[in-house]
Amino acid sequence: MDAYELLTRNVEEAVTDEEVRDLAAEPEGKRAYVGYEPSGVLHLGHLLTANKLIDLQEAGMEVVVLLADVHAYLNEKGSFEEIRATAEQMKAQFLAYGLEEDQTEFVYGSEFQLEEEYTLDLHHLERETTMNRAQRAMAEIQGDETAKVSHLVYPLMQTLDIEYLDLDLAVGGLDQRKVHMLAREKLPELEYDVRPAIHTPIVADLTSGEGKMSSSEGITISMEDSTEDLEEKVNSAFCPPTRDPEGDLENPVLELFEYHVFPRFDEVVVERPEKYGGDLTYEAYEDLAADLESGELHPADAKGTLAAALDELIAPGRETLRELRS
Ligand code: NAL
Repeated sequence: MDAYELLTRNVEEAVTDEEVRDLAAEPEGKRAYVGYEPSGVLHLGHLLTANKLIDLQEAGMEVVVLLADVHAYLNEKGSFEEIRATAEQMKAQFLAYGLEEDQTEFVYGSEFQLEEEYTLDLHHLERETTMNRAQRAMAEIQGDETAKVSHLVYPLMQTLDIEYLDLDLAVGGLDQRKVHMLAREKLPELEYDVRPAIHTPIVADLTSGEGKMSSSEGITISMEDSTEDLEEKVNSAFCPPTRDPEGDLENPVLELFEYHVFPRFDEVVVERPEKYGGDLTYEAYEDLAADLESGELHPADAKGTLAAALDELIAPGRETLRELRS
């Protein structure tokens, strides 16, 4: 797979495609980052961007994982001490999941975001940005509570971090796109360079095929799930035999194969007794999706295979969590 393909596979959008092509022409040593508000347990939302980081490392890039402790504090995720403790656990789970240790730099936001120069730059950005603009950038991240001043500062700090971490590429879920657009607009006003961004899709809720899967709503899958939990959750997942022709509803089982399983395994084997046609082996997501649609692959068999693959991906992080807690 060439570097451009590694940078853009399973990506919902590249901003801009031309800038990402330029980066892919010489990826060695270039720096990409993802920021995460620390939380104790990684879930599939975190792992979707982590899969992209693994792709970027395969293309030769360095990865910066920002443990965004100050951002989590601004977004009211707990006391500063609680947030710091969960960040350490998060780092251990990312390494267990498969980020390359020698190509990954973990940085706490508080290591640089409380410095004088950063603070003055932040105030500069506050002067350059209307409240309306900052609020719109934050809308998808913040949830439903009333906006506080902290929620306006948040996207401005995220903008500055792209400069301060000396990055060549910003990576995030599609929910980060408005912040990245703000960054592209505002960084030049402070005479800093514009950086390209790539956005991963938001995976549908497991049970309905609507909305997003996250830790807060619907059923999600996380590093805390046992093998039995995974089987149960995957078995109860919405899995229409054909993809919704109107396109409003996603098939979360297929999405999990596409975004979580195929990127991490060279081939996927669906084990079936001989009397049901014997094993099926897939090297590409599209072939599995086509077989599900044609009826060659039964949803129950697809689900069994999916649960086993997710179990294999999650097992090292589950073990890490167990050790951290014992
Ligand atoms: C992502 C987050 C917070 C700060 C960042 C700074 C630089 C780059 C990415 C960052 C977390 C993200 C979220 N906003 O919603 O999880």
